[in-house]
Amino acid sequence: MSLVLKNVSLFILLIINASYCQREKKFFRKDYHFLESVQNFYKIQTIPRSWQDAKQICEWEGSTFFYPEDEAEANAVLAYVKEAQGYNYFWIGVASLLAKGVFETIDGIPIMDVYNKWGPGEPNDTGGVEDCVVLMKEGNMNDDGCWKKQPYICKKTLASLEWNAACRMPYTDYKYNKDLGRCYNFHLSPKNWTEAFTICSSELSFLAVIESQTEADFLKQLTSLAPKDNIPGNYLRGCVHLGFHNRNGNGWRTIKGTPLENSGYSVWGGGQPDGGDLEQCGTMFYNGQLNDLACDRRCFFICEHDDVDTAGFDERFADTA
Ligand SMILES: [Ca+2]
Ligand SMILES: [Ca+2]
Ligand SMILES: [Ca+2]
Repeated sequence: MSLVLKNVSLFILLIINASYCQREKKFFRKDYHFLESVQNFYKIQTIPRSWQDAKQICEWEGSTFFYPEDEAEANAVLAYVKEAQGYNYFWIGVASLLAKGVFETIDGIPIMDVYNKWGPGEPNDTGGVEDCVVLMKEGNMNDDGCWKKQPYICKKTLASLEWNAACRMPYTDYKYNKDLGRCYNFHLSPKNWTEAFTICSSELSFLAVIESQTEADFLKQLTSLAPKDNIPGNYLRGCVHLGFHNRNGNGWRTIKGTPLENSGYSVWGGGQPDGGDLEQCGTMFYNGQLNDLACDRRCFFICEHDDVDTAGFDERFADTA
């Protein structure tokens, strides 16, 4: 077996092993609560969102938009919500977006096959605009307008939990860099700058901030190795969103608040920044040099994670060298 293949297989084995151990520990993220009776993690999302945004945020956190599979799960989650927040109702991952009145779960299961206790007279499709479903504290469901902002819950099953031991996080796409002592994820799904920022936060990380020439060289290398050449779609090729901006119009700063010129790396591409008020978000050309870009342009992006467990790391990887 080639060294590369051997390294890859060993990496996969480490993930499988670490994931198994992590399931024993029953820990996903600090903001997710494990409910013993149903053996899943739940997070009550307290910032109200539209139904679609709620679904998206759960996905970005590596979980799914909660709906009760059965009465036991409905009761367990309702009891937890009552104790923790006392909401009268919240969105669940059930809607009739494909065909009016045909309710199904986010993963396409007909409502008849999961928990489906409607409130009296519901679903009533008031005004012909109620296609998304809330769960009331008494355990009844009601159809409501999808655009309304409500609290919601994300769910992670214990069986789906994976663990990245080197990066001390549940996201296995992050790669540890020994020289920098931190982890990075090159995202191959192009987003605008603000979405990229949000996605990195959703992964307990931040839009990468270059703080040395070494880090710049590494991000350039990470970019050149990323299998990005055949990704279809309407986005700007040649740029990668990073964690710096001039959104207030009073100078380029990293998302940590440091002026760019004091950040440890501020090598602009030729003629950049050149966009003035029209280009207030920070990106990197594939060659590692910086570029200002309109915040709504979609690009690849890199997230950085710096809560890294290095103890015993060398040992575990010693035999792959
Ligand atoms: Ca209704
Ligand atoms: Ca950094
Ligand atoms: Ca520019």
